[in-house]
Amino acid sequence: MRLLVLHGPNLNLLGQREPGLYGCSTLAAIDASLARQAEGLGVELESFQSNHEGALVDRIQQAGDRSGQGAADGIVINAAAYTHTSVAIRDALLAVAIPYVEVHLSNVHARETFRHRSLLADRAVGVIGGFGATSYRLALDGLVSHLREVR
Ligand code: CA2
Repeated sequence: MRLLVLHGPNLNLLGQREPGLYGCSTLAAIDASLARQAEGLGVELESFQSNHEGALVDRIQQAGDRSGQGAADGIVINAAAYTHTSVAIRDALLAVAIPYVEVHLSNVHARETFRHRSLLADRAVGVIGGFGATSYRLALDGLVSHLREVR
């Protein structure tokens, strides 16, 4: 099983700014922890971060190319601000029809109203938020369980 973790804009700043909101872990530390978790689960995992909407769309399309290097059976995605705005990322996820879990570090429903709307959530396998870096861990566990059930 090959899985992809996608991180959207500004998440490369994790651990350097706003630790009260997003925690102290760097993105590299989160990715390293997910890589260890994936090894324990017996799945392959690749992580990708971009500040650019088109680059995230390109990576999702690559994940959908079954015979290609970047193919994926499932996606964990924190699209960050694009969660609330990006029809392009939604369209790409639906086009490749790869099961995905939406993840957030913060509880977006306890924040500004504009963060309450997600363009990805209604077609996700599940949505997890509010647990900091642990949200990613829960999302990966949930996605692997889901894929093992449906296979
Ligand atoms: O809670 C989350 O994971 C979010 O996806 C984070 C996004 C935000 O726009 C979403 O509404 C919720 C923002 C990511 C910004 O990341 C930063 C990290 C460190 C310092 C500043 C920003």
